[in-house]
Amino acid sequence: GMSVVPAVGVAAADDTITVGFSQVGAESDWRTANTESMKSTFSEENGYELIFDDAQQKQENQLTAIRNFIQQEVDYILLAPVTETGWDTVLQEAKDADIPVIIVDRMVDVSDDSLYTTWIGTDSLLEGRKAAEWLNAYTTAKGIDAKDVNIVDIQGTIGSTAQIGRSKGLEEGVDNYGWNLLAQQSGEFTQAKGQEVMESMLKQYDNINVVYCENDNEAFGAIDAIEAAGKTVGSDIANGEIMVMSFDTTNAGLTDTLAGKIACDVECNPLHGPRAEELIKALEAGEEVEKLNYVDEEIFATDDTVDKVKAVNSLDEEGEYDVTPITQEIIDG
Ligand code: GYE
Repeated sequence: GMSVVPAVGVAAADDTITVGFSQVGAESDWRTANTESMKSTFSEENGYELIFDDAQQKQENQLTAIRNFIQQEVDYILLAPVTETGWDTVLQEAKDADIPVIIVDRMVDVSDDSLYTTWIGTDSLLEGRKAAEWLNAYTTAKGIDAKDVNIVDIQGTIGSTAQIGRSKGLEEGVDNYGWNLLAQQSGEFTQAKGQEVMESMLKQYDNINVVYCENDNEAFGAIDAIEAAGKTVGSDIANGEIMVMSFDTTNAGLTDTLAGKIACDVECNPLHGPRAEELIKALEAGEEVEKLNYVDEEIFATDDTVDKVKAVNSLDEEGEYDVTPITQEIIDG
């Protein structure tokens, strides 16, 4: 009769894991560091084939990229989503194709959590709350009345997790402490838009003393606009300085923090490559992974309430950033 040949499984040509990564864009220093981390982790020498797509901050480009990844039958899809909503359909398509999706950085808001496998990123609401708590601690220590604190908020990309959380953290602080929130407008997480928004806000309001920038690149733009208007950035708001607050702790951001131009910079760690790889390795081994994986973060400030050398040292100990020459000078004393 017929002999039955057992299906022994065709040995793969190699063990290469194919990963499609849909990246938001290249809007900020943070994003560039994130892209580098992903590219260096999912490299050929580490056993991966990476298909990288830069969506230029447009969701429609991300949808196209994901559909291409599905067509190319990648092993994993990595998605850094521009905004939280609008992913249900395409993630269902990935699920139907049995391709695990790992969400990186910002979150997705989907009706069914099984549409993605796992998420790795930072807690943007906690970041916003830390910033607000720091502002309260600082102004209280300086004896500045809450009703004299006049804030403008240069928001991130509207609808992104980083914007939603950071704006909310500030709004809660306004509710809790009674500061004046003069205006909120998006700077799209870019330096150019941050500068443009700050210029128009300075024309509209003559009493701004705190600028809450939702990332470092917006802060760089805001600082340029403030200085071009002949005003001084710094934490001495009782004496006419305009305080700049920020998020990301990029090298340039920390340099400005150490120089006193950014009063407070809340860490947001971009180095998700190794973390995403750890999740893929666990999945490859058939292990269960947590649905939500938060990265711990710190806050950095250079005023007389925080020891900057200590802050810089703890940054250095983690070894997660290249220190700038200025930072190194301070570490070395
Ligand atoms: O803060 C900003 C970037 O989503 C946390 O996106 C990220 C943010 C980051 O453009 O610089």
